[in-house]
Amino acid sequence: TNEAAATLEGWYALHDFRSINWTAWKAADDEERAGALDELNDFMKEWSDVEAAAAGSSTAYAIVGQKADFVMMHLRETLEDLNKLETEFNKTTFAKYTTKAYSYVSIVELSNYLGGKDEDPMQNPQIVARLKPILPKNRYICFYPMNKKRDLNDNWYMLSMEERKGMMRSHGLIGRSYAGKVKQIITGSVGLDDWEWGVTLFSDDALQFKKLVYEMRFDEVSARFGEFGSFYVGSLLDTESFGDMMKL
Ligand code: 76R
Repeated sequence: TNEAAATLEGWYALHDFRSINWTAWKAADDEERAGALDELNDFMKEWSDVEAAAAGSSTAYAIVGQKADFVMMHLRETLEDLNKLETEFNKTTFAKYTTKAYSYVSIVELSNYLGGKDEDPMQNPQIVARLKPILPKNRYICFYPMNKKRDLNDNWYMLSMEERKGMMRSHGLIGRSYAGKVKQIITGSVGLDDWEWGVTLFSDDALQFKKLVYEMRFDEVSARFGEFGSFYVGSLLDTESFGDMMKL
């Protein structure tokens, strides 16, 4: 029997990480820089229209450390929408002053490990809101990709549904103890990108990322089966703080 967990999918996600080419930015003249920032503003202003139309959500964060300088996170109905956005950004004058640092393609995912059996989840407005979430405006973001292990002794995909459910219950309980402190969006990426899931966390207190991720490391599903990629952490950018960041 196929014991794959049933999953519900919502919006497709693109995490688009860029770095700033400060040498080129400094070499540009004032008029060129002002024009580039105007185009960036216009690009970001379209995001609120998309949200108002319930067709997706986007946000931007400055990334701390050398892996990237900022990330634009987009949720949209289709891969084409994401592709269009990426291309639209690449065509802006501002993009000339950036280089590509990393990207991640995935889709908002909820699995049924803890779900009720009888109800039709798509009739539940709370579930629909989690599948198509308006991205929060928290001060901090934390993103990392992860897998569940497929080793001889520790193979998540060979466990029975019952065993996985038991572990996911414990995982969910730890997660719930951070309610109000950390918001998480799990995006599935099997068949879409290099890892199996993307984990995006939002909080007004970056220390809560460390507390939550550390506590989960002791929980069986993470301790035995979790494999993690690079972590990206940063702080919220709106058009104004983006402009401040680019000021010379
Ligand atoms: O969706 C739900 O609220 C039900 C419970 C739940 C599921 C099914 C849940 C709750 N998660 C689920 C699935 Mn999670 N989660 C992670 C990480 O760093 C690590 O060790 C792991 C990265 C964090 C920090 C986190 C947080 N979760 C998943 C899955 C898919 C598993 C599968 O299908 O096999 C992954 C990869 C994953 C990873 N999780 C929660 C949280 C938090 C904070 C919660 C509580 C949510 C809430 O109740 O509001």
